[in-house]
Amino acid sequence: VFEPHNVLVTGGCGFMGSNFVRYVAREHPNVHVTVLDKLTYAGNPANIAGLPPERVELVVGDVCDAELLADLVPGHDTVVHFAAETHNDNSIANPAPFLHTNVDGTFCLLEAVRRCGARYHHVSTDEVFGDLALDDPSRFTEDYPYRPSSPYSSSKAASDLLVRAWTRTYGLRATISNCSNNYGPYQHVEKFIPRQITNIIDDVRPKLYGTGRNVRDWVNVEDHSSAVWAILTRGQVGETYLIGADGERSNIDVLRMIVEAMGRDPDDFDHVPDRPGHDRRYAIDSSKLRRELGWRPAHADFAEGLRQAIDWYVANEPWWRPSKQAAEARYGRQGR
Ligand code: NAD
Ligand code: TDX
Repeated sequence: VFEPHNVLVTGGCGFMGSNFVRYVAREHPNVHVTVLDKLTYAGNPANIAGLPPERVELVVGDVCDAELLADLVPGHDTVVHFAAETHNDNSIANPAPFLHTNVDGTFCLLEAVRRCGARYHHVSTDEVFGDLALDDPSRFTEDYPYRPSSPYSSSKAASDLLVRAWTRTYGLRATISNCSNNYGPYQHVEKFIPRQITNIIDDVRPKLYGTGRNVRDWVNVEDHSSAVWAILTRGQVGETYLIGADGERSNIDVLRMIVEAMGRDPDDFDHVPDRPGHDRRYAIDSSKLRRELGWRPAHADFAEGLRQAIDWYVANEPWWRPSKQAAEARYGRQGR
């Protein structure tokens, strides 16, 4: 069992990184967390506001800044790397920041970690495996081949491969996790579930890409945080673990659940042009994580989690309102 004391969390002001920071502050009060975040359009310091300042500190900076990393990383025994450009649609419109942050940023971080020997955990996605056919009964496992489809997922695949190479060649003490779609509070309004909830609040019809038959495997972000902690403290260095909660659902089913839970007619949404290269289906087999580390999702009831997410967006309009117009303007330029 590895006991982290001083943890550097990159991207800790984003959706999943901030959930992890709040999780650690709540569950492991003996641990100090430094958040390194560039505060891009997706990062918001409000996501970690109110945590004890003696235990959670924010450093505003870029994971591509090698000089900053050379200063900052050595004070930490652990680095958990969440920072990334994360939205597929943005990566299709403009891939450059994805290559910069996801590939070059991971490279810079690995170099800094290699020099000081900290334990490293790499947060990644199931999208590195590409997609499954809708009628294919198989699910992704740790040894599934990499076959990413989008600029986003190929940049994440590249970053995973760097971690593997640094582990083998330099003996970096690293683990990797690949997780399916997360949902929950503090998720940016550009993502599917928050976009539709906030559209309905604004009396705008939700937007479904293509037929809506594409399948995503939903995980509550709280369960992602507990899984990352389990892998970090009890996982085997050099190993990859897939995180998932058996939450496969088609987009049209999820959208109908949202629309109905918000008291609208189940067909009250628009079909919009499909995303280019749109992955059909993701499905995670998380039995390695469950078997080896005894991890279980505590929030696997998707309908209940979705209701809580809806309530959160209804109650926290001041949090999302400032980003809504710009996100919809980006969609407008892409015809979606
Ligand atoms: P997010 O977009 O909500 O947050 C990303 C954070 O990273 C923001 O706070 C942003 O300011 C910060 N950031 C961006 N570029 C940076 C840079 N150059 N230097 C420092 N900070 C920078 O992302 P998220 O949805 O919370 O995803 C977090 C991680 O989890 C990513 O690595 C993503 O690939 C992975 N992931 C996400 C999902 C999902 O469903 N959202 C699923 C699996 C894996
Ligand atoms: O308005 C929409 N309508 C719609 O039908 C949006 C925004 C999305 N969609 C569809 C596209 C996808 O099939 O919903 C599904 C989910 O879309 P996103 O929220 O954009 O997620 P996805 O592309 O699946 O990627 C997410 O999961 C894996 C995260 O954004 C990634 O960071 C993560 O790696």
